Amino acid sequence: MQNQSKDIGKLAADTIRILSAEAVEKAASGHPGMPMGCADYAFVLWSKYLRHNPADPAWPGRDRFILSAGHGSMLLYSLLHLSGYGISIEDIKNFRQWGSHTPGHPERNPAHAIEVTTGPLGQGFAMGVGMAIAQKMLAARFGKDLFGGNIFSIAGDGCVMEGVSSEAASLAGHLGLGNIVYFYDDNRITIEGPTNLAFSEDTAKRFESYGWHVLKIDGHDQAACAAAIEAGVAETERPTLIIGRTHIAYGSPGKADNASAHGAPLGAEELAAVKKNLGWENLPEFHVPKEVRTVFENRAVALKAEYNLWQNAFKAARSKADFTARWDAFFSGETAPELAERLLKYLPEKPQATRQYSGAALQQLAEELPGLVGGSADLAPSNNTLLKKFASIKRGDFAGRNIHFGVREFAMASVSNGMALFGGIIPYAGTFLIFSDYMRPAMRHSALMGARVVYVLTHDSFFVGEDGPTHQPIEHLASLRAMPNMAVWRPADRAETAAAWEAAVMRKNGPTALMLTRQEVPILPMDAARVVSSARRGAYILADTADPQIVIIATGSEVGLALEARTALESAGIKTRVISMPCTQVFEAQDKTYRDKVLPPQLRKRVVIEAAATFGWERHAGADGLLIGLDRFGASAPGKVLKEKFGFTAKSALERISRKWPELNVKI
Ligand SMILES: Cc1ncc(C[n+]2csc(CCOP(=O)(O)OP(=O)(O)O)c2C)c(N)n1
Ligand SMILES: [Mg+2]
Repeated sequence: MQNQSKDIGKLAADTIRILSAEAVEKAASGHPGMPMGCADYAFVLWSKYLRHNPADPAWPGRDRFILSAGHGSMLLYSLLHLSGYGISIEDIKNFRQWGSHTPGHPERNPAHAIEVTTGPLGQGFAMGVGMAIAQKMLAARFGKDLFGGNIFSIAGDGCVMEGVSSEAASLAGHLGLGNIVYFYDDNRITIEGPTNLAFSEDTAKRFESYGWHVLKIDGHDQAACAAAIEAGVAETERPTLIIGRTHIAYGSPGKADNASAHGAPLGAEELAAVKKNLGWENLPEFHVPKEVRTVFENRAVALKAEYNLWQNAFKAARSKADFTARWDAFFSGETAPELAERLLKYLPEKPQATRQYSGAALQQLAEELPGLVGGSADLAPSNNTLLKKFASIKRGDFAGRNIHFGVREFAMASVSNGMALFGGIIPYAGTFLIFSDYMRPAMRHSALMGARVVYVLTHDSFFVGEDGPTHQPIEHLASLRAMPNMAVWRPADRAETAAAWEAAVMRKNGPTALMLTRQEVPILPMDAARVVSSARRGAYILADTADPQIVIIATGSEVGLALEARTALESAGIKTRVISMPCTQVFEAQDKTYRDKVLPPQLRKRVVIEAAATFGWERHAGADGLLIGLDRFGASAPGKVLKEKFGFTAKSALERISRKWPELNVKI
């Protein structure tokens, strides 16, 4: 065969190029240019350096590879196929089809070593920083023998332009994450054309100023790729960025260096021209030369030896006293049952803000869950997120458990995603609820990937007061509740805060957003242990009478107000039920019998009180319900004044109820 005389590296890279281009052609959709441009670097990395094990994709000691430029997914699928993961040629032929293992952009799939979902540019880059932090933290706890690997990524112009990569790179440089070895696919092309349309900075200097170790190479020179990876792995004090000058659609006579190769099939004619150009014109579609298979088979043998070395180190470690228990405490991520009941003992019994209860709960959670680590985007004193007994991580010392993320919300959330998905770590990330907007893309990504990240979002309503409308969340509760797989808890008091934290850390398949008050809330007039067990169902009857005429549903800080309104209504002779609903989604997931017991279908006079946009509450209030919320931006004034102005008083609630249902004859 004519290919046999060729250099094996080139042959393998061309295999990746053609497999990728053919898959895109067959799907009539996708991105051929990027895999063709990055094939040389990717081949070198995957055939010589990346430590992984197709027979045990979950191997905790493996290196991580993140395709930050997720649109180049065919590059990853080609590599996974060649490396012996469960991606078959059939799967490659089904690229981008319903139910295939080869979706348009890589979707987290641990069985196939797809570490994270990528596609939204820049987030893969930032998640890798989180993985690097997690790896260093675990190395500090279990030794470098077990967690001495590297985090590799391929990022494109788009990733490097996105702000989140700047935030994450700055943090990575500051922390000296020498376990990062990233490749920047410097092809100088994005969708609209050459990058110089909008991008003219000196990327190398930029990353150097962040404290990165920057190398510049010809990304098609495989020897240079190998040397750069070796230099990156050898550099342990600084993260490495290998800037590889590449050509998009390398190998394509008509489309190389052209934006037209970015997001559309090459076209039958051009694909034929590529195959001719690369000496493949007589080969069938989706062909993998035997020699290329052999390269990867040999790599698998070498990797098996590395894997066994690791397993031996692991076995030796396990023989040490208490290692197994410590390991399991991190990697099972479980606690003994009745966590919330235990937490209660540590929460002050006097009225406080829920953010303060949360802070107290965290201290105890940290005792029970050694993998729980986190911090805030510079608001720890307000978010109450500091673990008081523990140190902060810093360059060269990752034994601590507090992370100072700096004023970088988006990177904080992305980094948390990376930490959660690395394994062994349960990250939490704090900021004001209003600034959830700054990290929303990564929050969505946590939900999409099913990452256990706990968002600690304090200052959860206009009751923030004087800071004004820029700091007063309105639509945030509704918008986060609208996000699939994002659990939103808004606890009303100390016991509900304990239940909310329990739910958050026990939720292994998705993120939780804890909405916490800045201002003090009363302690609910129900036995705390009963509040905990009731809150576990998302909503429950807090105060009741036989045959209620009206029901008030409230969350968080408005539960106290609902109780005040009830007292007034009862003294006016109106039989009133109050429901506390800390988590709408958990309530909605309860069986119908329970839901109907709490909120009987025939009880039509329903009021919802929440200091936020009313959007979505029709679901529980019904078309005839009364929604007391705030469907405008807030204002700068003391919280007490806003309470009056925005009608969050028992008197105002009563007025609105009597106007809405005159037949109740509420005497005000
Ligand atoms: C956050 C985000 N914005 C926009 C897009 C749409 N998009 C996909 S690829 C791309 C251009 C990426 O250019 P580059 O990273 O240089 O990739 P190349 O064209 O070189 O393969 C854009 C804008 C996206 N995926 N994510
Ligand atoms: Mg590009």
